[in-house]
Amino acid sequence: PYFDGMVVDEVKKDEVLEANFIKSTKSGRVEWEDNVGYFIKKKLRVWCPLANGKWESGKIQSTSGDEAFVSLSNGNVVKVSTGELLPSNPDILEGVDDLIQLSFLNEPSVIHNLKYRYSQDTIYSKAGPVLIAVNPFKDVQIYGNKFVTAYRQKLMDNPHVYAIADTAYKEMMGDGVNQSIIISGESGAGKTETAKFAMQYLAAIGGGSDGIEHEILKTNCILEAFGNAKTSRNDNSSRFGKLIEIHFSTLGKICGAKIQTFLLEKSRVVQLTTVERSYHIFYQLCAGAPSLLKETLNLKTASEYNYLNQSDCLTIDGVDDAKKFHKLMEALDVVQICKEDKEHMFAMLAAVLWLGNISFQVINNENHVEVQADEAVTSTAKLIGCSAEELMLSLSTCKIQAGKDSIAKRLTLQQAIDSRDALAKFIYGNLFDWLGEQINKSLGVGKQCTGRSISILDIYGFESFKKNSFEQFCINYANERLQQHFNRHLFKLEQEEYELDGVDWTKVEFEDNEECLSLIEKKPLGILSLLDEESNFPKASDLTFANKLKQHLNANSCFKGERGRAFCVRHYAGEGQLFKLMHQLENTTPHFIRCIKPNSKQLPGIYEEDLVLQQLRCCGVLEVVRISRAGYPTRMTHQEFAGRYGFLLSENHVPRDPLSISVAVLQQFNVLPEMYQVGYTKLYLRSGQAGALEDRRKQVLQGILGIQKCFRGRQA
Ligand code: AD9
Ligand code: MG
Repeated sequence: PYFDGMVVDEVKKDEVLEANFIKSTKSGRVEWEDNVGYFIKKKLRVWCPLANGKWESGKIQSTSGDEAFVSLSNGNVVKVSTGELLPSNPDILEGVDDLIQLSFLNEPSVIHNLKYRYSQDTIYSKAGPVLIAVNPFKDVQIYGNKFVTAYRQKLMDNPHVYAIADTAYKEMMGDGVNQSIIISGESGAGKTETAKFAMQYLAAIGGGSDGIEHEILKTNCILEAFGNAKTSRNDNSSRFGKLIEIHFSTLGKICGAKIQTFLLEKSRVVQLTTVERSYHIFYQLCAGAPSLLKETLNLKTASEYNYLNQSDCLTIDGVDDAKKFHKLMEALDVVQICKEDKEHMFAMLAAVLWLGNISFQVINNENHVEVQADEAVTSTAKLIGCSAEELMLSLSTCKIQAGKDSIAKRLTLQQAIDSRDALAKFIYGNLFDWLGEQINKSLGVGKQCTGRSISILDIYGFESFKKNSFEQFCINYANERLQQHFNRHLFKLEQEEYELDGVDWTKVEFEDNEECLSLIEKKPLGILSLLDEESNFPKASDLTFANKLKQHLNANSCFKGERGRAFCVRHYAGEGQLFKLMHQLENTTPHFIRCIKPNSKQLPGIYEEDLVLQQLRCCGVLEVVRISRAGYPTRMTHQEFAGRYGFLLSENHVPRDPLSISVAVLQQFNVLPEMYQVGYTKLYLRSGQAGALEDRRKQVLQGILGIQKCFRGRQA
């Protein structure tokens, strides 16, 4: 017997049939309320809500009215309203690979299934078409050449990022359609590591003789040095978004790559909160630079720079910044950044550090400042290539236009600090962009490239702090766009396909984020347009901007005006460049990976159920499973289906057109009518149905082969 593609031994057969009995309503949904009695009779397990918000499994002993007495696994008996109980899955379904296979798809069952797998170091699972990756925070020994070969040769087919990369590669080569692997999740959930494993797989199977794949892999080390930092949530947090396009030749060999970076968090260069660090590169440079370089840059230790020492966090447990600097130098050589360019790069980094040490003096009784002439000023000036006087003048004054003339006006202390910090952020931001350009030159997408590519997107998730700045706004906007992309592909397109093909489909409701997107990007009355407009008023302030938003946007349910200068945007996750990116991705076949962070401590072996549930709810994973299961995940054109299985029909029944052949095959093999739908062009099968047919086909083919062998043997 089959159960959703699984072969089940005879002893367990009853259990599976029971589970199927309960779930086999026409829509495929569970009618639990009508089945409580059945659970009692058969002593089946249920999920019982506890006072602490957790769920525990137990068996219903008896009921009285709407109340049930449930005995929990620890022996306690609790009284619960039957309406609050949820059905638990039979043991045979413990730890299934794909959440679709669960007979009962409720939150405790999903959480339990992922927890069970996690406890066995099985970090990957499927949720229909989406790969779920639960961060192990330890080496789980499932990567490297041995595993690449196993997935390439289909010796292994359980959920894995390698399997996703393999599917993307196969579809790109087979269908000639560009692919994308879109990785999302909270900070620290494992997006960047997952992206690296996907790159590693593609490099291994698409590696050629020129070794460009090694260059591609080395870019991670460079971009992480300049774009990652220790935050309170992740010791190696990416503070930028990254889209890497890997290009392939007609023969499927890597021939180049292009990296785009987005939304680098520039404020981190000048401002840090406790326990956080600035970009790794600053600490690596201070710790690892050889003495000659230190001398040229007049480099001190990290603790002597104000931009670095403001957070009291200069090192990361288990990380040797000096060693990392040497690795970085090797990587810079691999991507062919020349000696002069490296020197300029380090000079700019040191200039940023020295800028942070420049201080100002308020001139007696006047509301303006002058720059303290000290080592910080002379060092910065030398590094950026100007005189100390020029630097001091530009940091303490601003030019204002008076008719045709421009006059210099002295700055106040706050204005001077702001302009110094702005210069530091500007230098760092430009350096980061320049580095990206150099890397792209080195990875150059050459002539032999045919336009086939696989893109991998790693972008940091929704952010919400006590005080959120324009940076958080942009990050969250990017995520709303990504969520829309996800929704479109997995929900809307799926339903549209059914409808176009004449398949009876009761719409499944899903949460839509279009109202939030319209709040942000609608013209002329959206947050971005209003911000543009307000920025043109000379007297504009945070308060006038907030008031303007409250005046125009109150009717949008995703907007909430707060007191004074505050306002709130309700994002999909709870309480720009971008259009181009999304347009680029629209033309690819997407593969989604959702990374889940099992605990906030960044430690192995700890699975916090609430934290996992909150992440699953936020990103709509449960809806995806529901839709995939309520729907028909296996689909084939009638030609394909008839071609593959038509020969199994008994001869006297062979009809001619593919649609009739398909229907005849289904009837001959007693596939239940609720298990399929016949569209105008395609046949749609519920999950698990294809497995049984495939097995029957294999048996018949083996039989034919056996007869042929026997026949040839006789002839010989
Ligand atoms: V952020 O939004 O950039 O702050 P990410 O990218 O989601 O975040 P990251 O990939 O940096 O998280 O993972 C955080 C840490 O988890 C890594 O430094 C590893 O220590 C750990 N990790 C993540 N995935 C794996 C894995 N598959 N195996 C082992 C992992 N460790
Ligand atoms: Mg990251």
